[in-house]
Amino acid sequence: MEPPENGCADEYLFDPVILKQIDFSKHKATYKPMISPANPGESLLLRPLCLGDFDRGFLQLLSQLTKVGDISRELFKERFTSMKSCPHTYYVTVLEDTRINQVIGTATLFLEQKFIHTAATRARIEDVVVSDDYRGKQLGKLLLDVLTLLSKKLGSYKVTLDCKDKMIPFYNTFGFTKEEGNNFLQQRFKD
Ligand code: 16G
Repeated sequence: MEPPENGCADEYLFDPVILKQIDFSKHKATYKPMISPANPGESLLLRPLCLGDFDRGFLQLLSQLTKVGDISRELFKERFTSMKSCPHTYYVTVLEDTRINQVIGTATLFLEQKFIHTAATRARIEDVVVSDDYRGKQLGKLLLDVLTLLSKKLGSYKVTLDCKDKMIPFYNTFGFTKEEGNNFLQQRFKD
């Protein structure tokens, strides 16, 4: 694994080289102005989650999406270590504003191993958030494009996400559509 880059002088959840190896060439033209994983915008850095992101507002950012609860440093470390111990499974990706050392965007790619479809892998995109102050900079699009490309590159047979009603048009623009005859159902045990 490469040594950590600026802004992240501690361990990564997954190898940052994985993000660098994504072929973004076909997507570049769809960004105006042009941004890319290597150049997400002035002072911004796209990278895997770091343990030190506990102190860079990662949990506060997630609270713009839903309830996060009381997460101590110890609990954060425990969950980080547990995710890291499952290789090829958790790709929690963040955008850091290196000027202020704050995480301002995040999205997670989760890979679920299956027996069906010839022992295939299903990918899920989860917990996509861009901080209110950084909206309108194509950063949500960038996170989604990167993780969708990564899910393909890692050989998933499909990538799915669930979202609130108001977000459906946004995700439709990235090719996520409701499949005729298929539904997302759940039982909720806690708020
Ligand atoms: C959204 C998220 C989902 C997250 C959920 C939390 C995306 C694409 N979807 O549906 O990943 O887990 O919100 O909501 O980011 P909840 O707290 O009501 O389960």
